[in-house]
Amino acid sequence: MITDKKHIQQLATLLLKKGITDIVISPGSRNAPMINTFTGIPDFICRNIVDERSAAYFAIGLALAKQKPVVIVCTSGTAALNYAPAVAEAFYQNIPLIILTADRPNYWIDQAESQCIRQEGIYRNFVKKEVSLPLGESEKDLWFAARQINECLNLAVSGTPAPVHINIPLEEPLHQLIDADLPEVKEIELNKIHSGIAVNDIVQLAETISQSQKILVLAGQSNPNSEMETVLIQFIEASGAVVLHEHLSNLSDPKFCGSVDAIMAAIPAEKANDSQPDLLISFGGQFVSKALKQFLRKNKPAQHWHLSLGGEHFDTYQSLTKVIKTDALDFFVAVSSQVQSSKTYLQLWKSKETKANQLRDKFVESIGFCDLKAFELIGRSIPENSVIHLGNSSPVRYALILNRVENTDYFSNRGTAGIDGCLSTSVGFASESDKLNTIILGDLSFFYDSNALWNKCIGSNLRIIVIHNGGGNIFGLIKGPSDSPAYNEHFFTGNSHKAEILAKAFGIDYFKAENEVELVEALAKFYSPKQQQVALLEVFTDSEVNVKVFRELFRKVKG
Ligand SMILES: Cc1ncc(C[n+]2csc(CCOP(=O)(O)OP(=O)(O)O)c2C)c(N)n1
Repeated sequence: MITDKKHIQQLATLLLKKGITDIVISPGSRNAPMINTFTGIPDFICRNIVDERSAAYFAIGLALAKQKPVVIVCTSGTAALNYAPAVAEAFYQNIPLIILTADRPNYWIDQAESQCIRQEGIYRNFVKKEVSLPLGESEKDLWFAARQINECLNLAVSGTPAPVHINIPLEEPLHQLIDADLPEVKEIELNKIHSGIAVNDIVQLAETISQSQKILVLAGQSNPNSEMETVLIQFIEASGAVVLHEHLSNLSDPKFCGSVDAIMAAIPAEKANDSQPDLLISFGGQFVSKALKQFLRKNKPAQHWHLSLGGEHFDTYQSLTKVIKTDALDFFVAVSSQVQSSKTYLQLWKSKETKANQLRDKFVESIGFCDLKAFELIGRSIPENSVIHLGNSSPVRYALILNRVENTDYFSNRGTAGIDGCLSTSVGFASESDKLNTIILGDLSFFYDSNALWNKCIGSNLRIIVIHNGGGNIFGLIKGPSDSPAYNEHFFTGNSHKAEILAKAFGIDYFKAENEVELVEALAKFYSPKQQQVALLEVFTDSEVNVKVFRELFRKVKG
């Protein structure tokens, strides 16, 4: 059975034609025509999540795991506003969410009608395209609606992917169903954008690369891509470039340089010139490291090229000179065969990395129980070939200080770095992943997003690690908040609630650790093949010890 509303029928037809079948539904009445239609057609895979904030973050995880657009559907009113945080995250992480919000006909807006808000354009700043479908069902209305739907679905995945918003005003009655096939609707196709850079341009770009002695490539946050790894290795071999990455770039070859913050700490100010690049080439999403941004803003390269299909002008380091509208992979393939350069710059960075990592390892070996130690022990226990999700804000920083877990994919909500959906995103990802998924997050982030556990999609492959350092410990690590008289109450926000009760409420196996011995024991059980159910491990640490250790680490790495 499907709804009798013709726009919704068209929408369903076009979603199927474009291969978009994953739907996350939040309950409501105005969105009944969509719910009835999507659940009435077996080709759609529908999940139900009540909390729209969590549902939209869950959809981000699902879209990342499946590498496909995901539809989110909600009713009118504040339900739609609750999607907003995840829409912003998806926008800045280039994830194609298809947002369907049911609405009242516009003549009822601001007329003291129930569950009505000004819905048109509510995500205006964070979507690539937004439309409100017409209410009528005349031939012209249907042609117009189909065109709008086609355009939204095409734009979501073209160039730089992004969310799109289709607002759908609906008249009552809302529940009239018919036993019919979906209508045939004309699909408008959008040619894939080819990144093809003109041959002349490639020759010129390769020439500039060859003339540069110090080339720094910044591989920002990206999905795992083994082809990219191979191509970048070839580029390094040809050009002598330094490829700098963080765990979230999902590159792992030892020819690349990781440990960004440690390397930054190991560059003495008086010798910064040696490490300053002539040519900076960037692609992918953001870097977490603030020290890197500060270093490059202070030691600007003569040229900075940013590679992106969407042509974004990311001048993060205040030195952007060229935007190259291309797929990064195509770019490196095209130039690699034509470049040559010296290798001394790469050797300089590599030796700094090796030295900084040795000092780091010696220090970590020597410390007592704290967040850094816990991350080291956790990293050693996480099985290879699994997925790691990192919460904001200190979890992602600690994880990046230490080595990557081998053969593992890393994800984190770093588009906007919110603490409000880290768990939901990991739940969404794990629900479609055939690997073991571990999310490591702080206690405030866990409590903020505990509704992530309030759905039926939680896979047995999920392992949740809550680093309970008693509050927002990140504010003690960074300069500024820790000196404020309001630190304890309004930055750190001491938190004595424990995750145990919530784990029990949601039927999740619970483990806890308060020292190194307990953590080692708990991790062995937590990751044992016998553990066949979703599990939560709460690790208690002392916030003051954490702050001291964190600061001491960077003093040690500086030498
Ligand atoms: C939605 C949202 N609100 C506020 C913040 C600011 N913020 C960044 S980190 C943080 C504290 C996080 O605490 P916790 O989850 O316990 O992790 P940790 O302190 O260990 O980093 C806050 C409030 C944010 N990033 N996102």
